[in-house]
Parts: sequence; C-alpha cells; structure tokens
Amino acid sequence: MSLNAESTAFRSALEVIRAVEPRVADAIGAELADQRESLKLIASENYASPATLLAMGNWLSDKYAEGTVGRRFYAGCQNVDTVEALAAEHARQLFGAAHAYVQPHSGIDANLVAFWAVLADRVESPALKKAQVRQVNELTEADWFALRRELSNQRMLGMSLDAGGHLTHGFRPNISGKMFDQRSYGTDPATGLIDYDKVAEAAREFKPLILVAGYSAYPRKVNFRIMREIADEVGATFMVDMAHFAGLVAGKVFTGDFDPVPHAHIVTTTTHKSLRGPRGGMVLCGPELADQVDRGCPMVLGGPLPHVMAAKAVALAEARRPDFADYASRIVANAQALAEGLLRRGAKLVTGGTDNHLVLIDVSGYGLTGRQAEQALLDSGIVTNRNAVPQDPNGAWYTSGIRIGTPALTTRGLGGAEMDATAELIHTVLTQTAPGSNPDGTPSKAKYVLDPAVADKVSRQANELLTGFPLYPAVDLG
Ligand code: DSN
Repeated sequence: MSLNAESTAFRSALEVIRAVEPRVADAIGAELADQRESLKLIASENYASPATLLAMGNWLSDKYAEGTVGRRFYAGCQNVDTVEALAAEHARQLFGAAHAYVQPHSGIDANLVAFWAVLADRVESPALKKAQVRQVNELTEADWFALRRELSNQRMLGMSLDAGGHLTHGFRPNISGKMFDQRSYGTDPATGLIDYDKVAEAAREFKPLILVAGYSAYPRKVNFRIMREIADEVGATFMVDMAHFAGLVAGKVFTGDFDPVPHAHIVTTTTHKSLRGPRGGMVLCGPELADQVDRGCPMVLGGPLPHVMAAKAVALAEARRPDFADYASRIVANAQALAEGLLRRGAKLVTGGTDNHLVLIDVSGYGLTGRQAEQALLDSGIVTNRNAVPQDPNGAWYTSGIRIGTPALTTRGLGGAEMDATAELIHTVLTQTAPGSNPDGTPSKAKYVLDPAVADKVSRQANELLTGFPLYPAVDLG
C-alpha cells in the first residue's frame, strides 16, 4: 500500500467516525500518538500492519457465522467462509499443522476450546460409546450425572504462574483451576530453568489427562520433544500454549525439539503477540482432535468475529513471507542484546539471560517491587509490565519482576545499539528510584520516589531513541 493510500484510508475512517462520536475518533488518534512516543517493551504487544488493521474495520463484522466453513448455523456465510478458510490455510502452511481453527477471540478462549476438545475426546466420547448413544442428550439422567462428575474430575499438569506459566494453565482463581484438579511444575531454584526430570516425576505421580507446556514469562526455550515423551509415558494429552512465541515458531527461530507443532497433540496461541496479527486466538491440532476443536463455537465460544478472521488471514499471509523469518530472528537478537546490556550494568535477570523474545528482571536487586519499578519506568516513558519471578515473595500483584520484550520495538526497526541504550535507560531509572513509605511510616510496596527531573530526562532520551524509527511512517493523520 502506498504512503498516500495508508494515510487516506486511516484519515477517511477517522473522519467518518468523528462525524458520529468525535471522542472516539480522538481516542483512536491519541492512541497512535501515544504508541509513537513510548518505548513499548511489553513482551505480549506488537504493532500490526496497516493491512491487518484495515481488514478489521468492515462489513464482515455484521455477519453471524456460528459453525465452521461450509457447515454454518446461519445462511449467507459465503464470504466469511472465504476468509476463515484462507486464515486456516495460511495457518496450516505456516506452522505445518494438519488442522487450524481460527475462531477463538483470545488466547484464553483458544485454551478453553482446547481443554474442551480434549475432555470431549477422551472423557465424553468413550462414555457415549459405552452407553451406545450418539450425543449427551440421549444419556439417561444417571449416566449424564456420572459423566458430568467424570468431566469435572480430570487432572492437568502445567507450569506454575510464578515460574512463568499462564493463568489458564490451572491457576486456581482462573476457570482452568476450577475445571481441573491441577498440579504445577516450577523451575529449578538455582538456575531458574525447567527441570525435565522433575516434570517427569510429577507426571508419573499425578498422571494428568493433560500436560501443558508454554509460558508468559519464561525467558528460555522449552524442549517439546522431551515434554511429549513425558506425556506419552503417562498417557497424557500434550498441549502447548505458544501464545508468546508463535512468531518465533512461524519465523523458524524455534525448530526441531523447540517447535511445538510436530510434538504436541494440540497447540494454542494468540495472534497478536510475536506473530504480529490482530488481537485473537487460534488452535492447531492433528486430525484426531479436529472435529472436537471445530465445535468450539457455539459450544465454548460466542459467535466468531469474521472481520478479525479476515485480519488473521492477512497477518498470517504476511508471516509466510521470507522477511518474517528475518524479523523473528531480530526479535531474539534484540532480546539478547537487551539482556546483555542489563547484565553488564549489574541487573539481576531470571535464568541469567534469554533465548526468546523476553527478559525478566528481578528488581529486588534494585531494592524495588515490580509495581514500583513498573510505575517509575512508565513515568520515564518506558512501558513495561510487572511480573512475578519464581518463588516471588511479593505475590502476583506487587511482584518482584519486570518483564520486558522486544517484538514491538523490533517491528519499529530498533537494533542492538538501541537495545543497549534502552538497557542504560532502564538501569538509570531503576537505580534512581527508591521505595516509598505509607503515611504511617511503614514500607510501601507500591509507593516510590523518583526525581521528576530524572524521569523527564529519560523520557526525552527514550523519545530521541525512537525518532529514527517512525511508527507507521506512511500514516499521517494531519
Ligand atoms: N496478557 C498476556 C501477557 O501479557 O502475557 C497473557 O495473557
């Protein structure tokens, strides 16, 4: 798309919106300005392409399309069929998967569809067969009661939240922790790394129905071949949530033992993180689970979002281009440059570095909680998020960590030199920030003291760092 076409498209859209509710048009414009000005280091965010963004704002949004391609509960879905089939085809080709389900609205939805598909396949289907009926409505009340008890009494083994796992991998307050009897594996306290022998031990003892791998805050690769061997040994279905690193799989940075697709029975992901697509989710699986996965809507999800599936098709097509592999390898090179820059300046990093797109700083080394550090960095124009570290004494709210990631800044074109400069800015803010106190003099986990002159100076420096790397350079909103 030419420079003028992009500007015209976005300007015209805003003009149309402004005529109805100017405050919405203003907020959209302000979001672009904010994103242009801030050093975005949130590991789960990115900047989708103009084509991806534009594919979301159109008439496809008006269509109900429950069901799947060619098998809908509504008439007139031929155009939705086209975009959904394209998105699924791109996903299958990109990841080498037998089946792709592109309807989930988010990563949590994708995980719920996957859990539901495994339960349906491994618990419900055998019960229906035994009762010699085709569907649950035909079960006797007694058999239905027994099946419901069995469905709600299954086990899942996943990575603990503080070791870097996700809420949906069985964290008790989350629905997954209520659906499953859950046990978690952590990381080795000395190295911060997954100890596969310990995972195997836990799996042998607990015998989960589902073994989950994948993370939101683990800065290392996972060996999915070993995890699959563990799952096979105990008869578990092996599920990988690759939401964070899907772009690294797509870009062939994670291959062999580190590519989850050939090893897992079922893989879930979001599409908006390192994959750089629209906000949404996706499930990949083999033929055995495909039918159950395709029942995701309406059995688990509300109506699909056809406009978002269109954007998924566009972004997945982009990820199949050769330059995406270069992008993916630059994400990791940048994360490693950032980690090295921080280590050189004395920061404490969980696992001592990274081999993916994220770095987890243990800010207790600076005498701060994650919350204090996150806010001090934000005051200084650096957008990150706080995150628990393994065995975090400050829990999931205040935390002791700051998670930083490079997918977004890599999209903007920043490289190794800028990563080192970013490490310097982060280190400056964290060394200049002191923990604050409550009004009664007791130490606060939220309050902090940072000289506003330091925050201003770092903000200016962060902004200068970005000036050579304009965001959406072809978009001029006037
Ligand atoms: N919110 C996502 C993240 O930031 O990692 C995970 O759900």
